[in-house]
Amino acid sequence: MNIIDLRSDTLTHPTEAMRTAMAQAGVGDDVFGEDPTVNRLEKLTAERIGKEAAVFVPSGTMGNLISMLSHCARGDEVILGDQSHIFLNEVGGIAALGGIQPHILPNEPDGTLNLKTLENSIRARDLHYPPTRLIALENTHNFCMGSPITPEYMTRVGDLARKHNLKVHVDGARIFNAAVALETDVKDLTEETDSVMFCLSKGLSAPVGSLTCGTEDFIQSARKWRKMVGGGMRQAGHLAAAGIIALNDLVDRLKEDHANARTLAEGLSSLKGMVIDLELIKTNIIFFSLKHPSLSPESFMDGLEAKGIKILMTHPGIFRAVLHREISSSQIEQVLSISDELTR
Ligand code: TLP
Repeated sequence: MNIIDLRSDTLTHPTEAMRTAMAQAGVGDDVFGEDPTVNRLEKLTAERIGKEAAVFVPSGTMGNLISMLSHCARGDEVILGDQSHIFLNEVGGIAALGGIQPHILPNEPDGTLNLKTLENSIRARDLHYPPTRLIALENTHNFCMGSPITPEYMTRVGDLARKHNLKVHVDGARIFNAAVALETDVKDLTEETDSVMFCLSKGLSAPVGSLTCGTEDFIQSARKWRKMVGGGMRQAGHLAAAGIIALNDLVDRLKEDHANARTLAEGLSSLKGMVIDLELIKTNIIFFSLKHPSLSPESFMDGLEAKGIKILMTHPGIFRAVLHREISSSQIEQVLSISDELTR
């Protein structure tokens, strides 16, 4: 059966060009700093993101973790959203490994944090309080409908952070989706930040890898943490080679995924029992729920699965579908017609 897998953009396979580049990559021991392809990827990344330096890591989770460990000491506090991937889905690593206390604020539906609430949550100097060190944002915001966070919002957060002497980190796992959706240079989304992590292994289709970016000093510290948590890789150039192609050739096409997400969302919204907020859909992630008189969410999911369509149920009754390079517009039509049959 032809499987249509909408569970995540992490499922994308490397392109033919990536496979060839990976096979032919010049490699060396990256822990010695001697892998020419990793060095090339890190340099290219720093230029693209607009930071002094970058470090290649195996996963987005590790990229976020070593960023937070570099910014914060044990007992420091980081302000972040209650829907953020760092808070929800990274195994509590910052607390377990860094002794960093998350100060959680409610995310707005568009993934931002209310700026008044943010400013009010910064700790005063007091014997009893942990010092606030960092604000961590997410762009695009995965669990807030893949919302892209705008340069204007970033400027306001940057102003606030400077006023209170705080650092700003962005979990930009899908920051290139944000740049493409907002039709802006990715640097406009990063210039107000002290550190940025983004993933090559999601919509950009590389098989493995993420990068953390910041100042030279920050990246030196991040490299040390990477080594400590076991992320020092050896001939990683075989992986980095795919990353270079991802950055050079696969960014612009993300707009196709965004267009497919819209088509899917609009089609679903007209089906019986579907609840979906079309306003918020701007990138490749859609969330929707089913409130149907005779079809339970579980039966809907089973019905899709029986026809080879996979989606995620992230909470009881709430579905996520993620569009990516391996989902064509004709497959979207197929998903819509099968969903129509099931909900009729
Ligand atoms: N997200 C995955 C799952 O963990 C939910 C997905 O399928 O979306 N930041 C953000 C915003 C992410 O969405 C993810 C992965 C990560 C960080 C972590 O990246 P990895 O999986 O490489 O550790």
